[in-house]
Amino acid sequence: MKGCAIIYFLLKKYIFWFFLAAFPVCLIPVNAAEFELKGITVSNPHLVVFGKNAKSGAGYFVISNKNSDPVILKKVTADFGKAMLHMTHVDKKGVAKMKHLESIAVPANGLLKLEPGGIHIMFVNISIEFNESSKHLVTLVFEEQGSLDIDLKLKSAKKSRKAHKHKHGHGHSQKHDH
Ligand SMILES: [Cu+2]
Repeated sequence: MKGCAIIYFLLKKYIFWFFLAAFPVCLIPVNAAEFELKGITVSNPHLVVFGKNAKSGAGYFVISNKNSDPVILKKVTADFGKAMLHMTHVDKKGVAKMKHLESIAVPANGLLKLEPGGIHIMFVNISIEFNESSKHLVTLVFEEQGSLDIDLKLKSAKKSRKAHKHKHGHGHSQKHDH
């Protein structure tokens, strides 16, 4: 009976976790910021803006592709402003410049990271005042797979600036650090 008592104790102790484990479908959209479409997974989408009343900002996330062919992201739209695909390029003098991209390709069975200092979604003409509780809906349009709606989580610009500085080993006082 000793063994049973232990099992009962464990069950009682972890019953909450058993239930939690039994309903992962309900929890995924809340806890893990992941969005899927036909073998494509977009994870950790977040938005960086500079101040509440910012008129521009940048979006970052990771796109993974489980398909045996590359997927092409050809368009991005947002309900809070104009969205574009951009890439930051640092020239020989160390000056960061942004280039508009027509599309971006995610390699077959691979992934693509949109991150500060690299490829990002550029938002301009932003029409809303940002706050952390509101949803920031963005639609990604893939060439063959169609469109995928994702929700970008607002992150403070301070954190991102720090990360950027750290990553590139140089500090600069530009307001747009992507
Ligand atoms: Cu940009």
